[in-house]
Amino acid sequence: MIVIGEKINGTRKAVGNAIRARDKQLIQDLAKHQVDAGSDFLDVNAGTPRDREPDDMVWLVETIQEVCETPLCLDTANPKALLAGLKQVRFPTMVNSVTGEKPRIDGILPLACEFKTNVILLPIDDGGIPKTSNSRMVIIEELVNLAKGGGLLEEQLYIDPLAIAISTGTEGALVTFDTIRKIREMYPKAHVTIGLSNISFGMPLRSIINQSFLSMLVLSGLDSAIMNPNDRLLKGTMLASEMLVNKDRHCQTFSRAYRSGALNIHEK
Ligand code: THG
Repeated sequence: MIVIGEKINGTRKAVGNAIRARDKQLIQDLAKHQVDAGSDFLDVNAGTPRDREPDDMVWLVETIQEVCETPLCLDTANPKALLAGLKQVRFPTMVNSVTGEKPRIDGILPLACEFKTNVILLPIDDGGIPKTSNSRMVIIEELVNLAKGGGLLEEQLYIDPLAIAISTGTEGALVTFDTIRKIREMYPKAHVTIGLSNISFGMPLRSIINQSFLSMLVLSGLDSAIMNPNDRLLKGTMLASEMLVNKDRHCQTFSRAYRSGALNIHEK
């Protein structure tokens, strides 16, 4: 599983405050903590007003790169903030994200192609998020064709089927599983990622919901997630799920993680 640590997100209260106060320590601690827990990428979402976002993105990228060499996943809809961030990154990057909306196709996708980054593709268009997997696939096909036309390889594409809070409609997760199966069939070399914790917004016992969702997503073909890497139960579920779908030869990764103490839920 390609883990994208979710925590450096300005819409989370403590992080938003740290960005405004230029509190390096809090951001660097979050970065290190997520890297120690095995993150392959760190999501960087300033979540600030449009005019401040480029400066905030640059400050976040510089602050994080002072303490770790982990690739970053620049999470913004603002081309100015994205370009400012891309100019600072020293390691391979992911752009999060391109949707079927014209400003993102015109403003975000060309930057991903120019900097030859990995890129997340989201099935959203001017009508919002389509309700069915077939209508999500129509947008995904358009975006994959545009990205390939811009010179990106299928391996650089991270397709996100979209996870919507289960509290807003209990039919939503089934559409997500269905979309993943269709992505896997059409684009075997692409990655499939998701904003995992979205599913449990507004619900109690979020970790249990995130865990159940993750195991079903892995069975459907998910191979990456924007998630909380510091939740040990979630990490155990992730490794167990991959083992159960024959993605962990000789149960080696699960056993090693257990022996290293990384799954020990009684320690912090
Ligand atoms: N797709 C893509 N990018 C995305 C999203 C997506 N970026 C933003 C968001 N959705 C994913 N990031 C988060 C970050 C934090 C939380 C949810 C989504 C969140 N965190 C809880 C908290 O901060 O308290 C903890 C969650 C937990 O219980 O572990 O809610 O969909 N491409």
